[in-house]
Amino acid sequence: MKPTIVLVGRPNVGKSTLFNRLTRSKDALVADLPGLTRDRHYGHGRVGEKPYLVVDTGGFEPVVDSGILFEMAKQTLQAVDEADAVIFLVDSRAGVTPQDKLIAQKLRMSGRPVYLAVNKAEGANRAVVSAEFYELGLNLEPFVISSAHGDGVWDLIDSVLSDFPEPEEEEEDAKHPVFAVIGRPNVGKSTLVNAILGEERVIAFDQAGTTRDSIHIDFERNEKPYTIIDTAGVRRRGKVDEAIEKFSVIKSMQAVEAANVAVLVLDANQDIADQDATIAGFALEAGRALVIAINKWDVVTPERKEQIKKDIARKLYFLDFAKFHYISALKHKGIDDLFDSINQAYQAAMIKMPTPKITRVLQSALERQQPPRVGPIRPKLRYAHQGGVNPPIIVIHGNALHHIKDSYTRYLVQTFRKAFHLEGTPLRVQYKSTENPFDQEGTPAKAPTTLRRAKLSPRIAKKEEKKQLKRKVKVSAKKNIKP
Ligand SMILES: Nc1nc2c(ncn2[C@@H]2O[C@H](COP(=O)(O)OP(=O)(O)OP(=O)(O)O)[C@@H](O)[C@H]2O)c(=O)[nH]1
Ligand SMILES: [Mg+2]
Repeated sequence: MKPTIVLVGRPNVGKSTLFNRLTRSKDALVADLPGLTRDRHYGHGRVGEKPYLVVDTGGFEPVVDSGILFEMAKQTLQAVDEADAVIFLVDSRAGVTPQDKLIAQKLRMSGRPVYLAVNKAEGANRAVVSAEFYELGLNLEPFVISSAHGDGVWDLIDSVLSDFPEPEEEEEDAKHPVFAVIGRPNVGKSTLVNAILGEERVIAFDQAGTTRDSIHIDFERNEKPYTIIDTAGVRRRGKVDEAIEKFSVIKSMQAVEAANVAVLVLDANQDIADQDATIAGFALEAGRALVIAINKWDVVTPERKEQIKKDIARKLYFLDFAKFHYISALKHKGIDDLFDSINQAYQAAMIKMPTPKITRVLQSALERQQPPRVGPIRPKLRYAHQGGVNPPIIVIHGNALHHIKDSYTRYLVQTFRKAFHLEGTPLRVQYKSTENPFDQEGTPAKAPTTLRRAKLSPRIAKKEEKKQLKRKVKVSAKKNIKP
């Protein structure tokens, strides 16, 4: 499971700057879809083989930013509670403030693993800037960093991640569909889970599921095993009690990460909310297969039906790969069809595509339409193979591929999707350029400094970082670390 790292600190200490750095990954694959507003508080990152989730709590709620009344916002406390690790940012230039002390106190009480990061410390002496923060009584060795320049950031994230195991490959046989039921409170998630399980044989309840507060249930349907992750988390057999459910984006994120397929439940009586789009966008970014269930269809008027369909077309248009089902969990209507789509989405997400066929599809796509030239350069796509599942990834090799426009990538995605009948799952196309000495603009040959360094062992990385720091004092700061 991916660890969730939550960034906390008083306003203006640099949380968002750090967040951007931690989520700006070299292989950010999701082309920005026009109109898909991403919630820039929740993001993915990766160092080497280790992926993680990051949450920026800045601006979660308006805060009283001065005086003794200052308290950490409720949402922030909830995020801390749901975190696997917390990075507490303070400002080296401002020194220890009363707010820092209050936050430190809350964090001590939370019992979560905390990392103290002394920010805005570019070019400063580590020992000197960190000294006064021992006063916070966290009993921690502070990490001295500069979010803006990148100094010390990878050392910090390396330490945070070293407490979590490398992601393990599941055994081929052990694989069966795991799907997460997500959505806002009271849309009917637990009713749906009950409807699905109602007729099926429940093998085990796993109360202590890996996802905090979510319940993992193994069951069989048509003699095939499944695991369902119920994020409502307050389910008792035969009893539906969603009233006390509280919504948590983090919980939803963690469930989506742990699943192969996300089932997003919407209430037909309510308009699509920002939170719905946020979770849907998150599932897309995570590359998860997705099925949408519009629930409570039994109690909506014909006018409302038209209205909600329009609302969906407008606000969730970026889910064009997903199937939409209009269901009644309470009346057990549409459950079978929904289940068919879950299965289909799972199959599509786990598909194995033979290399010759991928290459053939690529060739015919190229025959129909070449990527447009950029000045004198025409990107050359040579061959392709599959680079992963859930989501399926197609890796294309060639020259000058970084000149390919998003619109052409979308054309390729559509072509592959059609050729392999992929419904219900995002599909990704990745490019691997071979360097061409005649390509004047050239492929960016070197990975940016930070990313290269992130793959070194912590000890070597530290040395490397010191060198870098020395160099940087002399050279202009701007040149550094720009993944
Ligand atoms: N010199 C320097 N400035 C920084 C650094 N990190 C952030 N800043 C600056 O500090 C200011 C605040 O940074 P943000 O990242 O917006 O701070 P924040 O904690 O997200 O603020 P809120 O969301 O309002 O709580 C910006 O002007 C940043 O450019 C750093 O490492 N060094
Ligand atoms: Mg911020």
